Amino acid sequence: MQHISTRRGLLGGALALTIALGGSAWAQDQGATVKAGDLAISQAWTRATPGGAKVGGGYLTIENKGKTADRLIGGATPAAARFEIHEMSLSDGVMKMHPVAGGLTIAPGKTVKLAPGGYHLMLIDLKQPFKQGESVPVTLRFEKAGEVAISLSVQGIGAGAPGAHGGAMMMMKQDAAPAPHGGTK
Ligand SMILES: [Cu+2]
Repeated sequence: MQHISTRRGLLGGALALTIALGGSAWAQDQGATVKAGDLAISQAWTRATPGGAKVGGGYLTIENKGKTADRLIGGATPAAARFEIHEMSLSDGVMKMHPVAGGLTIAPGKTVKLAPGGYHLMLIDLKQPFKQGESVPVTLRFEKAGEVAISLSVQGIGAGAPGAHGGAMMMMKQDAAPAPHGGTK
């Protein structure tokens, strides 16, 4: 009898944990899509930064509905001194990030996702920490679509990408990524 109730307690705890992780913070205003010419930009977000962090990542989805390629060539934000577009790549078994040479091409009819572990915006020398629930204004500069104002919705420090279901999967992804911006501790 006592044995059974203990097991139940454990199961209940595991279930609650799964829901907490899997549900994450994505109930917020993630639906906003910004249109600029043939481009549609959605799911723009960043992570809250711990107090002393000097850099933050920016993540978003860019869809090109047009017939010609465009390119993300730069941007700016009042929240940081510098703005770069980065990619991650494996060199000597270690994931490293570096600026994307020549900008990030968005081919016609394609969707490019900037996400943890891959392409991302790199905001360097933050003026103040990013706090969950706030939003960070960013101006993206495209070769053809020109300047596009968006805002990054600040998620929790450990937040995974939107649509990444299941706590275990999210945690595995984060272990595999080399704490990209010092923001995971
Ligand atoms: Cu980076």
